[in-house]
Amino acid sequence: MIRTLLLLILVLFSVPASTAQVTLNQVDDFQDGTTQEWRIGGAGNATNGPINVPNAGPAGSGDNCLQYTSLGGNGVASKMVFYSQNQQWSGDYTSEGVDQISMDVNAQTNDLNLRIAMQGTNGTRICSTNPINITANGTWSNITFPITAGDFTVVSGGGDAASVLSSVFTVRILSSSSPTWDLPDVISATIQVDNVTASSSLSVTDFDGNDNEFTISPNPSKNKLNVLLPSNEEMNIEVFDVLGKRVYKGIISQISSSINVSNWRIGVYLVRVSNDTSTQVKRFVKQ
Ligand SMILES: [Ca+2]
Repeated sequence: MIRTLLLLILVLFSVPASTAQVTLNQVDDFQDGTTQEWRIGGAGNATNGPINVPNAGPAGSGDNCLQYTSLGGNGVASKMVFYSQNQQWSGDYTSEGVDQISMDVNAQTNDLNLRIAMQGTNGTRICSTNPINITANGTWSNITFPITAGDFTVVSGGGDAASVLSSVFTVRILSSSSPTWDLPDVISATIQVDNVTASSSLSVTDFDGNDNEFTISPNPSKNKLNVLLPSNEEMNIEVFDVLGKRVYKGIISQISSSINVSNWRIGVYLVRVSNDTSTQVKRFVKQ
């Protein structure tokens, strides 16, 4: 009886409630020189876990990124998977309006079938139903995982995908041929990742050629950010850094305007252009 109780207590406390909270538009840009708590299991993290690599990000010199090498064979670093647990990627995605996770990725050695897997505080585990296939060509690409309940397959546990998304404890980035939690590819492979971003499909639009959208160029840029409006209507413009701090605010009335960004920190920014009736947000990379 006592043994059963102890087991029950162990089970109850093995997945503690998450205290962290994911925030819409948060970005892991790895410019602080750390792995921002992305890791692999247990003691293996100290020797074979993800590392921060300077000057290797998509913006080149001065741009740090995260790099992970899985080793194949046996043991904790054998599989192409790394994770964030009870950190900035935990919490309630639904209430925060996060329905996408985008990131820059660079598969260095092997073609990968990337997926996001999540474990809820209820212990249920889900994984992207469809992978994003990355070709190992040593170049960066920006990918976006849809993060709504319909995008996931439940791989274990009694809850549904929605119950996980409202209370996420662990987020895994992994490669596998089918949805999984604990059977990612056992391969010797290296991947680089940067600008992992929590976004909303409702507020962030990328360059899809819509005539009613503003455009920014060049992107990335070192010195200036040119903003091109679809009409000469007066618009508010605000720019936010990865911490959500506003670094620029103004009003643009010309179809084409230019902002001096030469003194801005290297990294990712969100450019928001709005008036009374519409808001558009785009991602800008300062080199
Ligand atoms: Ca970076």
